[in-house]
Amino acid sequence: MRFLAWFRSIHPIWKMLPVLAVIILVAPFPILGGQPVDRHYRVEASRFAYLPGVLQANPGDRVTIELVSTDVVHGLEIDGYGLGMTADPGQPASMTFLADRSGTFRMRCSVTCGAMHPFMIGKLQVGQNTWLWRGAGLALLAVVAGLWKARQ
Ligand SMILES: [Cu+2]
Repeated sequence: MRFLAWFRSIHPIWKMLPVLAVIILVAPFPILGGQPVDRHYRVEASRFAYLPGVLQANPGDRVTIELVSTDVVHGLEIDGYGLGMTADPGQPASMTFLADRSGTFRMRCSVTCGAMHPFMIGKLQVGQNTWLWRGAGLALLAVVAGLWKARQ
């Protein structure tokens, strides 16, 4: 009962704070960039790197990756998506998929192409880094709460 009395005594705005914090943390994030689009990436593979090394897409985008090898046979596999292909020099390969999983996924060469082969990696980034924005939202909430308290 004592807790109840205490809870009634605090200003409604303080009861709202935890609710707002939870909303900031779990609210579905609007996809910046709007409608899903078709994205086409031409990735050049050479010992021992991809160019470009980082591919970006929004969730729902249809992504086509064209793999062009400039020296020896290289592969491109995307961990977490279970996709892969290999390209001979002079014979580009390509694959199309739906970017239906958000996050950062490792792309790696699947063909042993030389001494530094294990380091031939890249990144596929699907979606925004929402934790950055959620963190900013929480910080803003804390500032507003601090200002409110200072005014009392
Ligand atoms: Cu390779």
